[in-house]
Amino acid sequence: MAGAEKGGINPDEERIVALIDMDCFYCQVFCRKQPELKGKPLAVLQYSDAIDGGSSAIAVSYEARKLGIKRGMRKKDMLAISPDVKTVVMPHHRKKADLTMFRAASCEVMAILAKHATVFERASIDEAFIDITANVKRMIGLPINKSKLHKTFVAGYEGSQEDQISKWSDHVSGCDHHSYDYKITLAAVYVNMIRDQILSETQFTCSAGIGANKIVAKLAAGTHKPDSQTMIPPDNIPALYQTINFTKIRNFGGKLGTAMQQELGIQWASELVNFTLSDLVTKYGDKTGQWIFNIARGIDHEPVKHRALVKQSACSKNFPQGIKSVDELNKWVLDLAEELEERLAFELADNKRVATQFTTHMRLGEGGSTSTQMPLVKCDLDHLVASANKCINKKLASRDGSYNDVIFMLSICAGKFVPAPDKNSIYTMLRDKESSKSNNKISIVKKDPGFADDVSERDKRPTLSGFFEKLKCDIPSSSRATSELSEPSTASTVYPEKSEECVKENNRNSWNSLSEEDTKLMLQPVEGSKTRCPVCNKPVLETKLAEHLDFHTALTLQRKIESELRSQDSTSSPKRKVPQSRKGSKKQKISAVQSKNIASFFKKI
Ligand code: DCP
Repeated sequence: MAGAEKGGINPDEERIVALIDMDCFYCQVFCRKQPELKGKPLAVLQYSDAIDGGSSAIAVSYEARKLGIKRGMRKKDMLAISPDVKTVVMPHHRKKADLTMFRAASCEVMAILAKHATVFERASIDEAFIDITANVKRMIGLPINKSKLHKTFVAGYEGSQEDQISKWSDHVSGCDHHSYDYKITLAAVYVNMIRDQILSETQFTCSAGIGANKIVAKLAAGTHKPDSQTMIPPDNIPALYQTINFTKIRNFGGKLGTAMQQELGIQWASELVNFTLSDLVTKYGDKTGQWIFNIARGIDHEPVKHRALVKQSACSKNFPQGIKSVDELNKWVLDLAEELEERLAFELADNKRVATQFTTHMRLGEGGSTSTQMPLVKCDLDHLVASANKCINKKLASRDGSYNDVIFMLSICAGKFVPAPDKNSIYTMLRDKESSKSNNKISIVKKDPGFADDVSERDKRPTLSGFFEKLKCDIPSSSRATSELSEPSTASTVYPEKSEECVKENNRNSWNSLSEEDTKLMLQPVEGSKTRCPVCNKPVLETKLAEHLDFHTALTLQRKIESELRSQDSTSSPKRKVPQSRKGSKKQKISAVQSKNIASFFKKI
């Protein structure tokens, strides 16, 4: 154990993190819709039998798992194991799995989590990290009742759940309220309360891991499923590691894990501690070596970042046989773009944000996996199609216009969301002006006999673009009419700590009852997360990005106006005689430039 950070606890930066992971999520969503499926062995199939000649399971209920049914099994193989297995098929739209129902269910859960954690990071459709350090701090002094630790396990302990909690409670009753073990127990009570609330409000069960950081919380969460939670006291990390294959640790699953398996010859997480820092740095470089060294000791500094919404919206399609023609490619580009446009319309309507970056990922026959990124000017269908085409052509089109590879997977993705700029913002106006210039210029993926070179026909079809145009966002507009251009502040809001009244001092170290009221601790606003400005690359609060972009636009405009005035000034022929009264002094000229600066521009608007 590294002295100052024994068991993953940095004394200066003590944290309590939980990972909440929904149990067999898609199965639960189906069961809520069709209650007759509840409690049955169930598998969610990707396709109906009619499509793609039989299908495999993408989610399997715990009742089915007990029978030996696993994700990835084909329907006929599952039925061979047990004819009682029920199957349901994913809903489809445009010949692709339609995740709408699951995304909506996920939002219900995430909304509950966001209410109860100081910092909340959505990690996937059914997983989120929460940093509950501040919530637990406010609970210090509260008594803990064993009954509030139902369905709670202690990593590193053996025996039944009741035995584990009994042994743990004996230990914690001797700990003072500054000890991490006492605090992690409060955290377990708190997370149990959140899980109960998720169940009562959504009917979904979930599991959780509670520990000092994201790595150990995630590992603990997987140890007791479903409908259970596991806390990992720092001193028990070595015991947990003895039971965990090291490739289960986040980031060790891919190429790095494979390389480590070969080079270090290890299997269990507990074996990582056998390598010195210099061994690891020599093999994997400074950064990765140090990171592995820390992980071996349960140390992970990565913060839970505030991210309540998805980072990006992606639509993808696999083509097991490869895309065979330009027609087929054009059709799929259009279909994926339509789906993405719908999703982005919801992002604008529900979350008042727009994507500013577009990425295309492809899996090719010879070229392997490749991705291309570009700024996204507007989130409407035409711009999405045009952006996809640009990316695809950049990677695939050879000089003679033919394609030099086969596409086996195509994914288009919009990300780098920023708050939707105010309708009247200068940024929006210029962006719209720019985008109207590019309208009607969108070419299909590749010229092909029988294909028009533009989207004029498609333009006639109703799209969601009108929705984007009409939708009014009530994001407050930034104050712009300022004659002295100063960059908007990027400082984050500081929220006051909760009052000490919330901390109950009585019954220290006792295992008396903890009321629901006690556990329903105060919610508090979360600090905003930052992003990088695409213009100056400075870190900016996401909520301030629109305002910050306005600042850049305003600066550019001001420079343009000044330069126009200067050139007017210089082109006014020096030979021409200008009446003295109209020439003006240098001071007057400067003030003329100033008077036509961005402030007066905004005033006109
Ligand atoms: N999913 C999918 N394709 C995959 C893996 C998962 O479509 N290859 C979907 C179905 C799952 C959901 O994502 O229900 C969440 O995935 P998880 O890996 O979290 O698995 P489950 O929630 O199904 O089960 P568990 O209880 O083991 O977490």
